[in-house]
Amino acid sequence: YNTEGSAQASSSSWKKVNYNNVYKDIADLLEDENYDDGSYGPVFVRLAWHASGTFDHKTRTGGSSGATIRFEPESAHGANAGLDAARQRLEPLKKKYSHISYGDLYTLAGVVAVQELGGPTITWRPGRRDKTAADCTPDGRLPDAAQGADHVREIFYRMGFNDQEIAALVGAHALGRCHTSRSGFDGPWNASPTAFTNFFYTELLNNTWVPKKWNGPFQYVDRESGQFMMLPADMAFKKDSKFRVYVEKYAADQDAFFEDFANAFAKLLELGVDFPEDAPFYKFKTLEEVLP
Ligand code: HIF
Repeated sequence: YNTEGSAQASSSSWKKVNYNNVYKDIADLLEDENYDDGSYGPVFVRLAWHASGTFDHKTRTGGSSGATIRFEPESAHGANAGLDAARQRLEPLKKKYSHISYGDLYTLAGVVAVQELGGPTITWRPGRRDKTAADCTPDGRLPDAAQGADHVREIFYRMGFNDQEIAALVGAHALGRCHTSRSGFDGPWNASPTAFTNFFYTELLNNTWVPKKWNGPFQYVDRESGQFMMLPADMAFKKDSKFRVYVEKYAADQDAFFEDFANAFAKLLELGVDFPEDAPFYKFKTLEEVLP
């Protein structure tokens, strides 16, 4: 990708892209039997979130506009380990749709992944403009999984989220897995890591989580099978009484989770973005809805 650090030329480039076609092409990139659990979906969601979650509402810096996650030093921040796999997978689409910004491509990939893996429709707008390597955010803006509720709040309050929104977002940890080669942690959160469900909440509440016995970083595994995991930061949602109210709600009511997640995730992807006034809101249909 563009490692020269040049920003996007024209402010109206975004109008030249057919985003329905980009949606379909991203959807076609999801499946790969040789990658992880068979889908790039989870790592696309993580890319979209890490591109966006650097936002600081006080200084109005960071966020997905700029797509500085593709440049060093930001790409090399510890929290971003492994995301090059997602960026490389998407790169052919930047070639094919030369007028799309990286910020739009990465956030749209998160939307496609959530929807195609069975999650809610995420309202999305185009018009992010790429910035240069000089605009990279400092290290430390993304959460540290080894910490608890206070830290999680500090990080997400900085972006402008409240407890309900934070608790709704964390349900995305139904998707994917931890990799020892990336974060150091190990394992999936549940048995269906390529399906968007409310299982993060049901598993968190219904399993007994015990410290994993190993030489790696401190994390939890379910006592019964030892196959599934929780990060220390995940466990905070069970231990913290204010977060727990929402965890119980979303465990009992998948529709409520889908609705609240869709709103919070759309907000995340828009943090700090100055959209062109005429940028339309898209609600994409899934491939299954479009194809006969
Ligand atoms: Fe994650 N997250 N996340 N995360 N995350 C990991 C993986 C994924 C945190 C830490 C980690 C969110 C919040 C937090 C996804 C999506 C979201 C990993 C493992 C860590 C350590 C990375 C690896 O080793 O490959 C922390 C501390 C968070 C604050 C609570 C968001 C809400 C849940 C914002 C979110 O959407 C996804 C998807 C993955 C799986 C990636 C994969 O490659 O499978």
